[in-house]
Amino acid sequence: MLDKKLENAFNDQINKELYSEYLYLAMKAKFAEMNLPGFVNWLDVQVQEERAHAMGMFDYVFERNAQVRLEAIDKPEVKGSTPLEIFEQILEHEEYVTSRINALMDVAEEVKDRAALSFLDWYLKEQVEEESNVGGVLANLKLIGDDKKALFMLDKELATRTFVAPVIG
Ligand code: OFO
Repeated sequence: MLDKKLENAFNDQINKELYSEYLYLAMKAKFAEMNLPGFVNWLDVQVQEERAHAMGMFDYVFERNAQVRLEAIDKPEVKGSTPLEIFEQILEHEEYVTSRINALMDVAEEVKDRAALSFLDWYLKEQVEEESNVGGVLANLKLIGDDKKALFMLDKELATRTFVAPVIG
């Protein structure tokens, strides 16, 4: 059983993870419009990861004999129109998600649910990795500036990213 407050917080985070999936899907479409297949691939992996994050929590709530309640997912808004601007938004979004995972852990701590805290440790580590990956691409984009050839090379590199189903918890 999960404490009600913690159950609500988990449900809220499931919605946030599904929103992340949706946002990255919208960004994937933007990169497709820009004819950058490597960036499209990178976002595609990101989309799959977000679904896995959501499902990890979805399954965990059931495992704890609690209820999953799915709410509406907000319309995704891609703010920028260049790769640099989009990656700035991705980093900002990941930092926000990190703050939400921390808030979820605060609730688990408040209701003294050590099992949930240990489960959520995986998400905390994942956020460190997410921010570092995104920060790396962003740093490259800043170096590249207006150099089209360098952007082409980065696109080739991002085409090599593959999705590996995570073992959560
Ligand atoms: Fe689920 O980590 Fe990104 O948002």
